[in-house]
Amino acid sequence: MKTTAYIGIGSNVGDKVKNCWEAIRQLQATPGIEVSKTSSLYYTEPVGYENQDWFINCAVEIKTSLSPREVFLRCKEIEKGMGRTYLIPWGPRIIDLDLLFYNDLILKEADLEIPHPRLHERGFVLIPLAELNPTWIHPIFKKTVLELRQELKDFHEVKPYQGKNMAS
Ligand code: PH2
Ligand code: MG
Ligand code: MG
Repeated sequence: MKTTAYIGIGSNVGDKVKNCWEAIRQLQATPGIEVSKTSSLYYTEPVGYENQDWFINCAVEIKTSLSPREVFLRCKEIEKGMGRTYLIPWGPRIIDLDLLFYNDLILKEADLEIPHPRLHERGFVLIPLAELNPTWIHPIFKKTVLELRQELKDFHEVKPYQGKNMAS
């Protein structure tokens, strides 16, 4: 379990909180993955495709012996197993697991980019990440997660999640 990696989690369909916890449970149950830290849950305004329900977002830190592609494929497998379908890009989803960082690796492949190419533009990713590890350095921008968060120009709302029936 040598490598530290970060995964962003989001859901805006069904019991969103339960979906996030279930995804974390399945990550933890994966041989070669140990979930070492879990952020708080956040209730977040949809970004990109706006005509959809608010999201629950969080992030986890993992220690892993798996390769980046193995972690990525395991994320896709958990999404599929939980019933995710891929209809509208940036649209509603039961669960979304995005590999954000894998150590200081920079990788650009057709189906997998690390660090996640949009993480620095998104409050719903940077806010939970900064809670997990504010001093983590983005290997391309050479800035900490906290600096990226402070420079953020995404003004969509990201609220601490405070219970089941929050109005959007
Ligand atoms: N995910 C997206 C698109 N928009 N908005 C919020 N608030 N949270 C998300 O997780 C999210 C989104 C594509 O993955
Ligand atoms: Mg995503
Ligand atoms: Mg995704």
